[in-house]
Amino acid sequence: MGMKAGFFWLGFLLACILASTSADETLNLWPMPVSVNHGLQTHCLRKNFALKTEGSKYADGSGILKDGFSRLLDVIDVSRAADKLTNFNNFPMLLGLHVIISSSSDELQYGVDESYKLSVPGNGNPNYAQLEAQTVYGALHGLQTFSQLCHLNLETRIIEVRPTPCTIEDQPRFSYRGLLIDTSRHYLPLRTIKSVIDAMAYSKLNVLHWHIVDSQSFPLEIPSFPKLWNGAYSASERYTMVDAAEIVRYAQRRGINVLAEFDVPGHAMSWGKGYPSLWPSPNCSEPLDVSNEFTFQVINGILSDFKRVFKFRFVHLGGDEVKTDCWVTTPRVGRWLSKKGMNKSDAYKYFVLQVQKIALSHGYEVINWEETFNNFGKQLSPKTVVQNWLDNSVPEKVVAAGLRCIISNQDKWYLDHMDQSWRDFYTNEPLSNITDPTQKKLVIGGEVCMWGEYVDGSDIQQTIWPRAAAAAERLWTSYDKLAKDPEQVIGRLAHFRCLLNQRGIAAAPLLGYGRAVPTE
Ligand code: CP6
Repeated sequence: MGMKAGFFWLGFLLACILASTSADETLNLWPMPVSVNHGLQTHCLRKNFALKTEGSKYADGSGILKDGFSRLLDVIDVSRAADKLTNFNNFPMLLGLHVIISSSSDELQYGVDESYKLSVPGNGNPNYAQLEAQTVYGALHGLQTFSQLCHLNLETRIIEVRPTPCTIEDQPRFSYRGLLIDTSRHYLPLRTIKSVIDAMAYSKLNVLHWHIVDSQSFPLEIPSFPKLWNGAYSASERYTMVDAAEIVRYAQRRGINVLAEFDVPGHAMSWGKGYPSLWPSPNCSEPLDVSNEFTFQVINGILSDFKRVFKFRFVHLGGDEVKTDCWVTTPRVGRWLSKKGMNKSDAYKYFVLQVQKIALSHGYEVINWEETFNNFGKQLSPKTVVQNWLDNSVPEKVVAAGLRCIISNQDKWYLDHMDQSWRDFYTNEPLSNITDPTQKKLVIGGEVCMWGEYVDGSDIQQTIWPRAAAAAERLWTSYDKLAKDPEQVIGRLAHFRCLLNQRGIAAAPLLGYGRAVPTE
């Protein structure tokens, strides 16, 4: 047997071994797309790999696609690739990516079409990879998937694309795929928030739930009531409205909506630093004073300022963990209650419904924590989305009542709980216990929560990742494609974790100490 034939048979044997392994092992994509068909070849990418947009209805006046493409070149390390490919590689070469987008609008809103279709051709022509999407935001997801097919080989300095040829059709299972950050318990620098947004884009999460203010601090500028941010930790631990707009824009250009939250009437003590009359009394300072019209004027001012910057359809009004004792024990508030014929629970309902009304009048739909539903049920606005966290039997009740629901159960999806491993995050099924198809549709998605009591800019990323990415696959990938046994995805998730590291995201090892505690 001649040399050539020997190589042929060796190559054939290798191909057989590769082909016989399950497709998932050669496909290190996270989250896994809905459908992938692929061969077992490798392409290479030329250094001046280009973006082509002929035939696209989308004009990219805002540069969202152009910037997304340039970030793609950045994360796949094109600058480190060899200028000229030497001839010891026989890989077919990709000249560029042809992106065709059918919608001319780049409005980012809840429910925007995020689907895409990505294909890398076989050996011959065309030698452009092709990405089709309804919207630029679907195309951005396609760019993320494409980036995960690219590997810089540091020996040859070739950017290898594999496995090829391939055709990927993809779309999210849920429209709402959230991550909560909390800038009240610890201030987070803008650069940290942006870096969290980058990692969200890598894992196809699409809602940054910004729990901006709480009892501990009020870091955001509110032009209508400029003393509110007297409640910030310090003059430098603050966000101007311009900063907030910059975060919203940064996120939007990556296909991510920002859900702004102020949590009322509990969790709001810091408001009274600047406006003490928001407190029932100086020594009984929570919840916000329900009896004072000024309280609702402030909330109205905040919402009108929000409306200029936070363009997401939803605003989050909190409503959780309300301890109403101060309302009863403060004589002035107590007198108001008896004049109105309200007990403390009526007053809690009055507060929540009043604030919902104000938010609706500003054109927002509202999200509230589950206690509001547990207490007031269908008396809430029908536009309410209930965010579950406490009781795992609540989602089925919410959707049975015809309201929408977001799943964030604290026993599986709370990132501040260090004993919850990536397996808990991966296996948490939002639709368990819900069988009726119309009711299933009311679960709009889920959210992992990074409460800020015990993390700050120094360690937030390694606390969030890779566990949030495990949940991201649960929320993105269609149910029948999800692994029933999390052990089947450990290698692929470990690979994604390394990818985050390579891209400068401090994601912790899957078996790290302190976070993502191993169960072995
Ligand atoms: N802050 C606010 C919190 C929590 C909630 N709301 C919280 C409660 C219990 C746990 C974790 C977080 N820190 N505003 C509840 C939604 Cl275990």
